[in-house]
Amino acid sequence: MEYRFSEIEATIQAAWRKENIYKVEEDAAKPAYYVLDMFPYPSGAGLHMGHPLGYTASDIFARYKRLKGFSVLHPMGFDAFGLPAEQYAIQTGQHPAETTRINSERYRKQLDRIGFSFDWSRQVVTSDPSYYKWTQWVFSRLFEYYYDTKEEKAKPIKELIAHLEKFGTKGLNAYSTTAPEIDNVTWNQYDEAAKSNFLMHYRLAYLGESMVNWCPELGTVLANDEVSEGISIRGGYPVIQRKMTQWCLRISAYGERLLKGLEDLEWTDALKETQRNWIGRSEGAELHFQVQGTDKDIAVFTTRIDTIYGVSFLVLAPEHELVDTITTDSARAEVNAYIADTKRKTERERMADRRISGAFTGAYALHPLTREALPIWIADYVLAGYGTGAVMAVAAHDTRDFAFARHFNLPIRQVICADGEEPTSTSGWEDAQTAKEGHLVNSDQYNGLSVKEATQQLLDLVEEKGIGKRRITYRLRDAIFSRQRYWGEPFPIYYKDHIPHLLSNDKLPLELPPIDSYKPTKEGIPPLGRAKNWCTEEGYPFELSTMPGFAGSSAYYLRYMDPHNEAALVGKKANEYWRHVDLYIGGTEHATGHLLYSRFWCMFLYDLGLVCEAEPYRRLVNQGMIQGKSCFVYRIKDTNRFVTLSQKDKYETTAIHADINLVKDGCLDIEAFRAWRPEFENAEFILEADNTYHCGTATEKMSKSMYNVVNPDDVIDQYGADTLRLYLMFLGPLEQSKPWDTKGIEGVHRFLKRLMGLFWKDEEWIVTNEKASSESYKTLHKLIKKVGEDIESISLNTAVSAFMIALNELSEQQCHSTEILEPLLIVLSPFAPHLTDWLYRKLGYDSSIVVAEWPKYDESFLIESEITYPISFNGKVRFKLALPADSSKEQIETAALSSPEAAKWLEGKTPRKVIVVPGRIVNIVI
Ligand code: ANZ
Repeated sequence: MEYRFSEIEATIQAAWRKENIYKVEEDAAKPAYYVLDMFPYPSGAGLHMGHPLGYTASDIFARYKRLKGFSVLHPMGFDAFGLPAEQYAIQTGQHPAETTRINSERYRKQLDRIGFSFDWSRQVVTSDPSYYKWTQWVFSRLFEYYYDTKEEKAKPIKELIAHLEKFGTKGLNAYSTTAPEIDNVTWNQYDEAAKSNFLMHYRLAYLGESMVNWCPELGTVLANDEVSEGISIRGGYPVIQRKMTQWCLRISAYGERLLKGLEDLEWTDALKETQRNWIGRSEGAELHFQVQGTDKDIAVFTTRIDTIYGVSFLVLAPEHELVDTITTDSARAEVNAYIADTKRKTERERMADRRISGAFTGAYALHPLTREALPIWIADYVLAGYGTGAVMAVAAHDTRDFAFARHFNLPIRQVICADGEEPTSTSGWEDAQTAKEGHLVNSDQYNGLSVKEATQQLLDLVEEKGIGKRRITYRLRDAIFSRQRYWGEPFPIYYKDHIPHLLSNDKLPLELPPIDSYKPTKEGIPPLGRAKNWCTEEGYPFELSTMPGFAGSSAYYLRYMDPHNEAALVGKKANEYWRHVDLYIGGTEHATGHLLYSRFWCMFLYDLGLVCEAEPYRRLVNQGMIQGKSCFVYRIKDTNRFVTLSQKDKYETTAIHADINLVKDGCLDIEAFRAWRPEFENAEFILEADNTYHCGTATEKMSKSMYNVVNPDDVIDQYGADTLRLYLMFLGPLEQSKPWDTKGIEGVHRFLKRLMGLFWKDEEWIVTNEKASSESYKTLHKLIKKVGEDIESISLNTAVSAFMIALNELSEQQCHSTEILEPLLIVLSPFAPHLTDWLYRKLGYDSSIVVAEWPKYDESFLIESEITYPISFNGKVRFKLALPADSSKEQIETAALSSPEAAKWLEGKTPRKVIVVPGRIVNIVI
């Protein structure tokens, strides 16, 4: 029987649609299981191989759990807001909603062709007003809440206001890194604007000033990865650092919980570590240094208070608010020039830059213990947004301070010495001594104390003296939440006398207004500034920026639980049934973005009692990248001649990507290449002896710009979706990046063809109801066990190999018995759902294999009756011997020594020793 995959897959997909087979309900009689994929951004390019890789793995898992009797939530949707649709709108005038609709439809078709078991009735599209209503709603709650540091949870801002009215900030347990202390008299005298400003120090969604990458030409803020060396990646325009008032989310308040929550998650250690580093918890102290001759003081954050006697200068971030005040007239010109210089660099570039630079402010600060005058410098290695934006420089024990001191000829003073060693002159040092152990030297009464003891004593001392306090700092920054763009969620905020107010819940969603152009205005006003009547009924203007990409993806997994609920983001009943995502599969690129933001949203909603669990994603698996095989042609420099691969090193050549579709078996279709790149129409191609042009190849990221994209549709046309699915899994472990290589695909395709051979001989149906041989049972039950375990551990490539082995065995055994074939189909169905469902129905079932039951394996078939022992002489394997599996040590030894083959190697000698490991090996020492 011919394997007519196109026909089979179309038939089965039509049946699934008709039977509405993937619709899932909260079924109290079944346990719940939630398998989630990271939803795609529907770009114009369509699906690429990276999508089906992860989606197939999660689909296998979802199907498996369904067969095991779970009610499985396996939804899909679109992360539809974003820059490409907006850029396209700017170029063509087409509304991004329209572009998004067209692209999503295409994605949906492509996904359906692969046979995923998504319940599309639960689709969530982030740009759909019925969904972004809830994104706006969560933002509103964040605006209305602050973080209580004692109860360690979010609480209504109303309660904070009540406290301020009575006591001011005294006794207030509210998280803020910026709020000044005030008394209740001051608070009560504040006017509305002052109160609003003050509360911004506490709200979880607040207007705050922060440094941003501002691109004047594009009229927008750019994320760090949209900027390279001070130039925008899109468009190539200059980008500067600018302080701007933006909406921010106070994720830093949740630093400790985000850290602790990681402990119980089934994520890889690598991913947890990435989040831990990103959160970057540091224990240390904040210390105050008085600026000489003024009443100002500079707060520094240090993790090494034990080195306090080694401080020889202070360094402020160029943006530090005191820089302007303290800079002396003679230093001003140089300081200003330096500040202008740093504005051109992004923070990441500042950290990566190894060049040493800085400027002296002309001012001095007094050492809090010795009263020594220390010069105050500014330098861009100190970041404005970390700690206090100022450091006490200990050149002898900090690498960057050391380099700085050497460069500008500042004192370097050793205060920590390794135990058993004497302090040395630092002039001979090549680098700082950064070890956090040893004892103190040159530190007055602390000399001789260990680093650990001194740290505790000094912390106590500065707290007693009131010159500092213990402090924990997180590297995690609050998230900037404003984008000067059109295609995002509008903020539910309007301004009355410049004071921001929340739009009431009953006015949500606040829908994006139509506008005539998607560009920011010349004055740098965001696109929404062009909208007519973008204001409340009373005429108060709405916020002009929109929310960033991660807003919509922060709670989408909750909406899938209850997508049509009009009264809540997610209802209690649905939430308590599904609870959390049990398995989440997606790329690592979201480790510190989406995966952190959505954990924060979830914890916040948990604090409000709106969801029943604080962590959204229980088990998380990152799929690797599918790489493409790129092809190259080699052009001799400054000529119009191309040489073939073997000749390329004889000349100075440049490699040019050729579209992989123009290359067959390593050889270029020259005419097609000429048509594709008309500038090479008249080029000369110097051929190999066999009259062909050989291309070079490389394995690179699959990408349009490298012309190496393989479209899943093409593979399905040629081999069918079941082959694609099996092959994607067969390529290797899911977590590994691996090249897409069509070489092995034939083998997988042949496997499915041969599977049909168990059912038909030519056109004759050969399945019987006769009892199968015990060998066939063994094969089957081994397979059920192996595949079940492999799916649980997401080791899907080894499961595919197991199928191949089983099929070989069953073919050899000439097994055509339903007793074996039916469970075989069920076990294979998560991988190849079309063919298995089709065959299952051929076996006589009128329902889909999707609703079948996962077969149980029977241990008694798995016990091996014989074990084949490798028999070694002096460690070298000489022959093999099959023995009953339950043989004792003595029986094994006797059998090995008395076998006729053993005589040959013993040569009549008595062995000195016989080592028997039952079930494993026998080694005879002579
Ligand atoms: C004195 C000192 C002595 C320091 C020493 C280190 C070693 P982590 O552990 O990463 O949190 N620092 C503080 N604020 C900074 C800022 N805004 N930009 C750049 N560096 C800053 O690092 C904390 C240490 O980094 C602090 O401890 C401070 O230098 C520096 F032998 O203070 B230390």
